[in-house]
Amino acid sequence: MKHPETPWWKQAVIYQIYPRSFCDSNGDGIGDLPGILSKLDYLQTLGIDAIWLSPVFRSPQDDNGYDISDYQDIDPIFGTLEDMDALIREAGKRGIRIIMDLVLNHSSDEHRWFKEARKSRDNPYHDFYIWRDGDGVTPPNDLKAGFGGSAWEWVPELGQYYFHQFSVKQPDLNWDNPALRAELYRMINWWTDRGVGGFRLDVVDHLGKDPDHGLMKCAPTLHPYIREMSRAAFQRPGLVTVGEAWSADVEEAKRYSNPDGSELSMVFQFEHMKIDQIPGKEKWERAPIDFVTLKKIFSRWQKELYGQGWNSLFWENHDLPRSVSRFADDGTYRVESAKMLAILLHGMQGTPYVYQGEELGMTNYDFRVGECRDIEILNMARERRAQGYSEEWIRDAIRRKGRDNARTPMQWDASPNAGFTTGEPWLVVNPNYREINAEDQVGRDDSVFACYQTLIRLRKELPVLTDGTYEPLLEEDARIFAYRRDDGKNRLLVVCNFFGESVENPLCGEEKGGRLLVSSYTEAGTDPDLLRPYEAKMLLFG
Ligand code: TEU
Ligand code: CA
Repeated sequence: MKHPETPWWKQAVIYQIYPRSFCDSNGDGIGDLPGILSKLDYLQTLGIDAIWLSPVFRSPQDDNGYDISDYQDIDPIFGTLEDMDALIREAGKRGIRIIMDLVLNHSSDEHRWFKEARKSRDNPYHDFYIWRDGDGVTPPNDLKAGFGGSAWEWVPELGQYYFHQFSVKQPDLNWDNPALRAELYRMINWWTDRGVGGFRLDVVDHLGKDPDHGLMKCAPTLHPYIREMSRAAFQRPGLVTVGEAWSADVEEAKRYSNPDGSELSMVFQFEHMKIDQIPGKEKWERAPIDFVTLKKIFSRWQKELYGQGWNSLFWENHDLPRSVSRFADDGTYRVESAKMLAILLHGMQGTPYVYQGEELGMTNYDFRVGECRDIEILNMARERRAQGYSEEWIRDAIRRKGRDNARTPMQWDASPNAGFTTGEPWLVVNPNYREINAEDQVGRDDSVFACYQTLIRLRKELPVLTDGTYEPLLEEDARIFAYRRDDGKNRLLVVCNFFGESVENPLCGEEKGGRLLVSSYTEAGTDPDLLRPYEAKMLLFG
């Protein structure tokens, strides 16, 4: 039952593909577009509405494609523009839209614009980037780059530094230059004309910045730029836009996802992901997860954004460790706890995202440093070693927080290399692929995959999931995550034991008369007053 006035993406589930690690069609060890094409039936079986494709544009791959050297071409490791057209077309036949990943904060230093820009100060492209005069000894200020070192890189031929928030090979684009902005909008429209269904905007909060005043993001120019971009390129029928914003709080989110459509469709914010981070410190310093705080974060977003914006719902992406390893149990109760996380999240309001392999309950991998490929990990290991940190500490940090955890190849079946490639995979395959793989799970009704299938189907069947109000229950309870949704017609009750021990269920009375829609266990429990380890249920009333 669809409300005619509800945009499609409010009732949709989006699946994120990290192309490098999804499926390799030609044996070079790197996933590619024909590989994705060959798995569209799998995605249709799962039931998703759109694919967010991490960048496949031409790129030297310094940051696995988040360093783009040509926004209007496909990198040869992934395929060709024709492959992209075929993917858009074939996905479309299955009702699946393609969302491209736009990295507009920076380009690659191998982009034609940057090559021109560094030729001379009066080159027409010079002002496409951010330059400051200097002496080659002292950078303009002490801003640090995301992947280590100063944010300023010296170019002796010009007597200038350029600004880069990420690696030295990712120079920041100068959004204060209208000619640059016009070029980007033209490029975006070119992709929309080609048939893509939307865009994910990488680090959208960084587009407006003021490095001279220490501002890497959220400068006063930010929202005017987003609104300009929206008018120039986003306000086209059916197009979805998602802004990645680590810095967004609820108030900021209301601006990014203003229901009047003046900016973006939705925000992709990380407050719940900062739960095991120490404020002001690097992500590698670990804070214990405070469960009650985690619940409060989710509930605050659910309540305060209601009717005033739109949020993304996610546990994972290509920058985050695997959720079952981070928040639940990747051992004994892997299946139950993966389902619990899914049920907990998919009962909420917002657009759910499933990151490749999450629907199988894929886990972190115990990396040796030498097996890692991620620039962020490699730079951290180098810096920390120089600072005297032990190998043990470094390895532990990677094990818990490293981005490569999410990037191990997709586990398709129990054949060598998990069926991901016939060659040498670019990143190690998690050896647990023999037990955890798609072939084993698809069609088996007790699998994590089946649970995701059910949740995705429910999102389309039950308007209360899209529109219902949210009421947190047992807010101070240290073990149970529970809430109610209500749209005036139907009520949903979601009850989750977030931990590995059985617990008394104070809501068992409330459950009476409800129809069980989905649960993390296939068999009913013997004691109705008890929630088993990681037991989660979603019940429908009315
Ligand atoms: O990530 C945004 C970002 O801020 C990351 O640096 C994030 O803090 C880090 O990955 C956490 O470990 C986006 C992309 O998702 C990421 O893959 C890119 O590396 C980054 O932008 C630069 O484009
Ligand atoms: Ca390949």
